[in-house]
Amino acid sequence: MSSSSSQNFVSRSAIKKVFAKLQKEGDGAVVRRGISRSEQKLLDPFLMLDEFSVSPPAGFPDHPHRGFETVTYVLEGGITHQDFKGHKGTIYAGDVQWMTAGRGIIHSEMPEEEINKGLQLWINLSSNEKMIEPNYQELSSSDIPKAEQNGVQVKVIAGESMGIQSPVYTRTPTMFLDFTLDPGAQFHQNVPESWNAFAYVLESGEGGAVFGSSNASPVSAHNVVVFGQGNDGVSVWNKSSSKKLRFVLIAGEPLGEPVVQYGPFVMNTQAEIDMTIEDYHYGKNGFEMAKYWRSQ
Ligand code: FJE
Ligand code: FE
Repeated sequence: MSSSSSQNFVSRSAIKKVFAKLQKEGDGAVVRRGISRSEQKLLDPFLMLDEFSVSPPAGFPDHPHRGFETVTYVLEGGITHQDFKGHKGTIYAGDVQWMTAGRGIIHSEMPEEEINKGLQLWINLSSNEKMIEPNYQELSSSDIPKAEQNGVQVKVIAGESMGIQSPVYTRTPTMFLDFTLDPGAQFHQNVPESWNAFAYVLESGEGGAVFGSSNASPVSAHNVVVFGQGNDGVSVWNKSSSKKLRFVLIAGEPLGEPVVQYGPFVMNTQAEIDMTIEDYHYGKNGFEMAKYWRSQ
């Protein structure tokens, strides 16, 4: 059985399509928000997906996070990151920063070049990991495993595809794959049955991006496709005769816990959110440096 031949598999089908609308975020920045509160139940453990395109002087100046992970994947340009513990660096096209905010991070994320594009995904942490020490996993483009078969290329940011595996440790089990399909190519990606899964289309020719079954209606760029649960995984076809199809396929094991979000703080209860606001305000429980630190 060839893994590129979709006929041998039963695919999940799309149950919802969400166009990522432009909205303002940070300081003068504009993002396309593909996943927000309305998708959180369907897509547990995922909290947010933003496709950003930002030019100086706009950016995401000093702001806090608690209770989840942010995954920043740069597609063009560079993003410079500085946090309140002195952690600092720039990630460029193809690089990934997998940040576990845990009990608290305060940082700035600012664009480096004229045009800076990418994706930022927020993954929830389980209740017993929300208050862990912050941690970074940084992968340069060359650290990300890549494979190709039958006109299908994959970059394995998290999880496994085409028999190759990402070095990223996912506290909340997650798959994050960046696929490019040549015109006419097709593929089936396995996804664990109990996981929630979605695709986000980055680039597609007219009528190109087809998910679930070969006669499903095509999806255009900047759309999230939410898949129903069950079945082997997801089949995809690039029906364009001239343009490549690029999309990310993201899946994760649901946590099944209550989610209470207040901006960049995501906890299980309102009492924990109240405590977090207090911790941030008074510089406690992980936010000790909040009173002194400013990014340069
Ligand atoms: C945020 C203030 C912020 N989407 N995509 C409040 F600045 C942010 C924020 C971002 C962000 C950063 C990058 Cl590099 C890419 C983003 C929001 O930093 F999320 C909230 N709630
Ligand atoms: Fe941030």
